[in-house]
Amino acid sequence: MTKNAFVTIIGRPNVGKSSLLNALIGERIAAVSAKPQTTRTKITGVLTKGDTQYVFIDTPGMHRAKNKLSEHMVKTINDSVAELETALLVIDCTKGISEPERVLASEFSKRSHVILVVNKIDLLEDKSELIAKLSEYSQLYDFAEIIPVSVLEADGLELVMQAINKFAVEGPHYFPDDMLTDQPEKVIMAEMIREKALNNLNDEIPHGIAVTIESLNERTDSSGEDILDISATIYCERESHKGIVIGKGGSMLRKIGADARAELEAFFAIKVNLQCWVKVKEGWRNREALIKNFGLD
Ligand SMILES: Nc1nc2c(ncn2[C@@H]2O[C@H](COP(=O)(O)OP(=O)(O)OP(=O)(O)O)[C@@H](O)[C@H]2O)c(=O)[nH]1
Ligand SMILES: [Mg+2]
Repeated sequence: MTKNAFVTIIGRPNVGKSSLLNALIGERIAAVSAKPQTTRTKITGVLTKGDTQYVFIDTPGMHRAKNKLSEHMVKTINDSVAELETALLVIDCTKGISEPERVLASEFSKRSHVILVVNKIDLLEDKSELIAKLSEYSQLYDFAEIIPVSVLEADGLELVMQAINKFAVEGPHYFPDDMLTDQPEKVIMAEMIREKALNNLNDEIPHGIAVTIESLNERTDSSGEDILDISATIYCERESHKGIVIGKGGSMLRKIGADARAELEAFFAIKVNLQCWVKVKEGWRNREALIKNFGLD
């Protein structure tokens, strides 16, 4: 007898949803950064453990639509709220609950099992504050469970898995047992590079960055070692941004490339030769066709 559990991860931007997804499945498939609105589309992460297959759906942080890209992100979230079975509502314990969570709670259906994950407890200096906070959160909705965690310190994750387990149902495994994600290889690669760019750049470059993989080629070098050649383009919105992404004497681009290469090599278990180019595409976030082009539809 096999079981499955479909679990949607929702919450405001920057609370740690993608970090939680990566921690639960044990691989860094989703881009994480300190900047809000890192996740742009739904990402499925799959974990098969014993008889049970867990399918996690990471969503973009909920926020108001400001341009076409945001509109797309908001729609992605609303679609998933309607079809929720089990959800992890993630909040940042230093920020607490406010209007966005209230709106969301009012949209949960009666059949949904919602587990409140109170993240970033490592940031609390006085842990006794937590008790009062947890009872305040319990007023919002009839949560299946309320679990304080620190994804950063891998604290409380086992409790989250135990809570999810209660809602696993008998049924088939919909994905191959060794599958990790529905993201095509090229999308994972592009996301890893975009994450490194976001992490290295200051806030002067807001969200106007997209990455596409132009070519992939696997070859064997003269010493018999396998090498993956990856050519990627980093798109930014303004000429002035291009200079920042490249950096003085190319230093920023080299740093982004080196960080990305290290992660690509670890993830794909092959030596990587990464070439990154920077191009300007003005206002790409507002152009429907370009958004589709970047695989965000
Ligand atoms: N201190 C601390 N930081 C954390 C923790 N979990 C995540 N973070 C950080 O919070 C930031 C946001 O994490 P993400 O996982 O990208 O957040 P998200 O909710 O997916 O954000 P969006 O995709 O923008 O909606 C990153 O800098 C993480 O390293 C935690 O337990 N403690
Ligand atoms: Mg995210």
